[in-house]
Amino acid sequence: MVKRVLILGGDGFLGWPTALHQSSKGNEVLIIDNYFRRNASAEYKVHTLYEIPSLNDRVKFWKKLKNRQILIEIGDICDYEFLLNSVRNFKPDVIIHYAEQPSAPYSMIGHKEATFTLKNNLIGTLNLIFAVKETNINTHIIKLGTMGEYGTPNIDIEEGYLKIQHNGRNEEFLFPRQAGSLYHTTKIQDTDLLYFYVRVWGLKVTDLMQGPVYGLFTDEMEDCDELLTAFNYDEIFGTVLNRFMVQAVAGVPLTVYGKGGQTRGYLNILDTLNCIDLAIQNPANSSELRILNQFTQTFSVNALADLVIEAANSIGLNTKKETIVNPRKEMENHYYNPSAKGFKKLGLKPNFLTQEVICKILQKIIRFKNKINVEIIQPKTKWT
Ligand code: USQ
Repeated sequence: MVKRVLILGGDGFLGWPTALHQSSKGNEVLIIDNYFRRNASAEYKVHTLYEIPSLNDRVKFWKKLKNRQILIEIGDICDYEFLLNSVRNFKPDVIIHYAEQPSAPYSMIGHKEATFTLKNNLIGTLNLIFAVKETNINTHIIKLGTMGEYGTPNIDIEEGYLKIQHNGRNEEFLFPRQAGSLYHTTKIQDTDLLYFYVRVWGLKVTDLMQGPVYGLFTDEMEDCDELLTAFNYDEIFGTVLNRFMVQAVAGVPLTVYGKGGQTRGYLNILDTLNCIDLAIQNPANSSELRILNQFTQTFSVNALADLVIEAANSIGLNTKKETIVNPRKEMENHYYNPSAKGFKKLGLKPNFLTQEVICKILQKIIRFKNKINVEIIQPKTKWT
């Protein structure tokens, strides 16, 4: 059955590939985006690896190629009237909420960026909750959360909730959260907002606790440069594996922060799309905050660097890693054992990280080698 899919933040690294993927499945897609990423990239001079056409041109190109229409509205979901009108007119079955400021380093630059992150991420989510209540309480909200909400506790990380026995009585609570940045703190707070309104108004919510994403290819973008998603390799918006691959191509030693034992759950961008599909096909129930951990493999930073070095050297690059003083305040050696049973149960078939996958991405990056700006690679934003 055709679904009406509203994608908030649909011009971004994940939002655009999600829009293409949902459109190619035959769903009706509306993108809302305020161009935050494009504007911030220009303001902080951290441009993506290649130029990205305007959203208008992107959807025109998609229409020409596939004869499918993706609707767009440029606007800010922090403007409640704007969001409410869009939701009222489009009547979505599902809303995918990517429209948050997504960078931990950005949120740690200073007061202006911290304030923006807090306002944008919380008011945007609050407006979404009210727009759904006002229009159709049965709309399924899929909100992108982050594995970083759990932090790196010295116990196994469960999927969203933890059963506690205390003084002979039992209760289930949200799994304890311990953020490592102001950005991650806002992701905990938006979960709390949603959880509150799930309890009082009966919203249907899926919260995807996603780890750092890597990759550049999805089926819809693979052979078409005009459709590529933004690819950042700078310290603010680039995630670690994408940064390492660009560094390998640029001939810059891989920037391992501190001891490099920091371990996270990673996933290929292809699996972000697969997880979103599975969440759409298997919606949360009314009055349910369903939490799914969204990653496919765990790696330490050192392990990732070693994998990139092996792949890069196999195609003739001369890559090494370098330990640099960690600009962040985080544990550099720690226990990490998160559960990821939910998506397995829903049928996810993961795309694992292999030498072949890394080499394929490296080859694509090599085509843009002359566009790499090595000035934006070293970290400048310090946590303390
Ligand atoms: N790191 C390095 N060298 C680098 C860059 C990062 O050693 O050049 C380390 C970081 O210190 C950290 C790890 O790699 O320990 C991951 O860093 P990252 O920049 O890839 O990821 P992070 O800042 O945590 O944020 C990213 C996305 C965010 C998402 C999050 C998932 O930007 O939107 O929520 O990954 S998670 O990490 O699970 O919280």
